[in-house]
Amino acid sequence: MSDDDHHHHHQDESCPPPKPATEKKPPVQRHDGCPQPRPDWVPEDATGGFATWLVEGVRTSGVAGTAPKRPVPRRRQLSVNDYVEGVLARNPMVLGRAITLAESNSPAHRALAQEVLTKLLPHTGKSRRVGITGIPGAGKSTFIESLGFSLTSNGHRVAVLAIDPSSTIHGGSILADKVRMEKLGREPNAFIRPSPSGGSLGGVARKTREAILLCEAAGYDVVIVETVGVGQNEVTVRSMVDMFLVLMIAGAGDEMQGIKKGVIELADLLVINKADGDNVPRCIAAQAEMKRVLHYLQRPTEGWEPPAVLASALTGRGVDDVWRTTGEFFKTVTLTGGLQSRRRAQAVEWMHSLILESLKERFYARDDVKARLSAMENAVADGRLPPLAAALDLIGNG
Ligand SMILES: Nc1nc2c(ncn2[C@@H]2O[C@H](COP(=O)(O)OP(=O)(O)O)[C@@H](O)[C@H]2O)c(=O)[nH]1
Ligand SMILES: [Mg+2]
Repeated sequence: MSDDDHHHHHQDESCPPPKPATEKKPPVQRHDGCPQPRPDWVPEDATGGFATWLVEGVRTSGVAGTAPKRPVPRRRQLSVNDYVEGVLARNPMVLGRAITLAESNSPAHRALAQEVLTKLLPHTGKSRRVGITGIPGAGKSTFIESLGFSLTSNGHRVAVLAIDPSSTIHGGSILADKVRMEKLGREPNAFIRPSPSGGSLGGVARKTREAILLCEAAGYDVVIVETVGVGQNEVTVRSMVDMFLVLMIAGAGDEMQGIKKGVIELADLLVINKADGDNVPRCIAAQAEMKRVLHYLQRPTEGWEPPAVLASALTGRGVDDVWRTTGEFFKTVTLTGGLQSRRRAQAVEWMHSLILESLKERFYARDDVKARLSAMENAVADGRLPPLAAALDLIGNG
């Protein structure tokens, strides 16, 4: 079967029109006609088309090597080919499971995920990778939802991934995306993935990078990475996207805070959000201020002068302007070659950070290190041993 055949069954027109959200979702029909429990990835209020369409697609295209008449067990182990074919067939359920696989910390899952990614790599790179940051409450989720709707209604396929360091540090999320982007999540051409939980920011970053690639292989042509603006994570997201948007709000000296933390320097586009109602004059003043500031800052992308625009995620004002500016950005960096060179550099930088992470992991996992580490810590803390001598001694020749 050709690739075209795979895709054909998953084209938009084969998807039944969505039913009103209030309607009770019918149980998913198994291939043999028996009702099947709702899969766990289906939102509580998903429309009928959401799930039945998927099951249908797998059956008719014979994807993932399933026998046509046999019902698929709910959590059947997928092979490398199951993942690869399912993702390329744009099956969101398989995409979700591929991301879960890539997020796993188990070595066996990691190996499988790398095999899947290697096979999918030729199908990646065709999206616009856009990072969005802003302080909590700036309106990121509302804005992404508004932008997402505008994009899907214009024929784009949008994936939204979140990096939320609070979910790894405190075990709770301050993004609250599950609530905010529910409506966009019901769009057949939108895919929303909350931040992976657990692990370091570096671990979360690796998982998000791999999720970007998987989403691209699944045919999403816009991948938005949302992160909350609380420090180091903006730099991390900047290093995995093509274009970086900073969402700001007027007043409370927030714009100055952003400047001090060096976040504005990372921005290819500044969006002053909540430009609605009686907040508009303050936003216009903030815009003028930001334009002045931007003038003195180094530009993160060669050949591109970052604009400052007004928007309201609530009324939709400026949302299409933001997308138009995004289009101009990509046109520019494609012409200058900046897009390609940035991505090449990012991939190499990523490899190096993976090397560091892996070496560190192996070092602390060594038996001799485990046995001597706390004694060495004490010696260093007591001032009996210089830190460098202790470090070199522990590292040894291993
Ligand atoms: N007036 C106004 N309120 C907004 C706008 N965008 C978001 N909000 C509100 O600001 C609050 C925070 O929005 P949210 O999207 O959760 O911000 P996030 O923390 O950056 O993701 C919510 O109460 C939104 O309804 C806007 O453009 N105008
Ligand atoms: Mg949010």
